[in-house]
Order: sequence, then structure tokens, then C-alpha cells
Amino acid sequence: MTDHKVSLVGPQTIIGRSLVIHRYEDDLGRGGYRSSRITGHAGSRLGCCIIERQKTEFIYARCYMYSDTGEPDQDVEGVISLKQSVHGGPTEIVVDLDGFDPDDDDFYHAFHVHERGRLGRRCLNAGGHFNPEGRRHGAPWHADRHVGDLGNIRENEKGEVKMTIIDRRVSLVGANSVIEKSMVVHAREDDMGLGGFPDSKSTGHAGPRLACCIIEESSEAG
Ligand SMILES: [Cu+2]
Ligand SMILES: [Zn+2]
Repeated sequence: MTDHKVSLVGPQTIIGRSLVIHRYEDDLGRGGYRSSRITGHAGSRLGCCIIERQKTEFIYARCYMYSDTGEPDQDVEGVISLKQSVHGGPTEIVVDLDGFDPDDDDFYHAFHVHERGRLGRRCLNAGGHFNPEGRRHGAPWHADRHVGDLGNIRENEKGEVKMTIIDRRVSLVGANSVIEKSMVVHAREDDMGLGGFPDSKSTGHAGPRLACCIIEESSEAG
């Protein structure tokens, strides 16, 4: 049924009130009984319950990215917003960054979850890629990848990155939870382990770290 008066918000919210099923039909006030105009002459109460707000369906996290290069022409900052069902499944990662240098030749920037929730020393304190399953570095779509391997983000002509990543390995719950880990944006493109450089299989040859942040659980979106 649909009702236009019953509300879950505002001063007339029914949250915290109860629902009751009665023995008899509600005569809608027209039965002619003394109680018709008060209760619909519905008789005794067969069952009841309290209306409660459903527990949050999603878990949210935020990462406030700050530049840590010491170079003002690559002053990358912004926010990464993560969202996942409390039951697991894919994690939505909304990237909103600016401050990339649009005049250099690096349009793609490696983007990873790193294993330690620590910043400083040009983001080196964040440690290596988050790799709880002991795998090799790879692309987000490879079976053999670090959990933290999110591939590359691409800056636009204004030096901004606005994109949404859906990833099935990064999680906000369970063993692959990235809460209290860090996120790092690199100066160069992630070669997904295929570049043939000595560090391709470990870091994707992604170069220095431009900016980083710690992933913190947040109460809600927005
Ligand atoms: Cu990285
Ligand atoms: Zn990796």
C-alpha cells in the first residue's frame, strides 16, 4: 500500500512508534458503535511491533589528499570518497582531485592503496602497496594483483581528475579492508607490471609520490 500521510521524517515521523494489528476490521468510523469514531471498533490487539530505523545500508570512507612533494607546480589535493554495502561486494571510489600540472607529459598517474596509514617523508611513510594476499603488482583487472592496485587516474586539460572507479578487491569490511590504510597518487603512469623495469613487478614503475592521504571511515555520504 502507498500512503501520503505516514512519514519517516519530520515532526510526524513514525520512527519509534508502534504498529498494531487488530482482531476485527476497521469500520473506518462508519460502524455506528461508540468506539467506531475512535478506533474503528477494531477490537483486541493481536500483535504489535516498534518501528525502527533500518541500520545503515552502506559503509562510507573518505581520504583527504594533500600534496607532499615540496614542489608547488604539482600541488595535488582533493578528496577520495569510498562506498560499499555493509555486506561486501564492489567498492565505489569517487576521485575528485586537482592541482596536476597540465603542461607536462604525464597525464596518467598511478593510484594505489598503500599498506600503512602514515603520511610524511614525501608520502614514503605510507609503505608499499596494500598486499594482504601476498601477490605481485598488476592491473586492477588482473587476478594476480595487490589489493591496493587501482591502476591509473587521468588528469584533464585543467589538471583535474574527476572519475569513479568500481573495484571488487578493495573493501571497507573484512580482511581486505582499506580503512586506516593510505592512498597515494604518483608522478608517473602505472605500467601494470608489464613495463620491464626492475620495479615494474613491485610498484608499476610509477615514480615519486605526489600526494597521499589516510582512509578514514565516515558516518555518511556527502
Ligand atoms: Cu603507489
Ligand atoms: Zn601494486
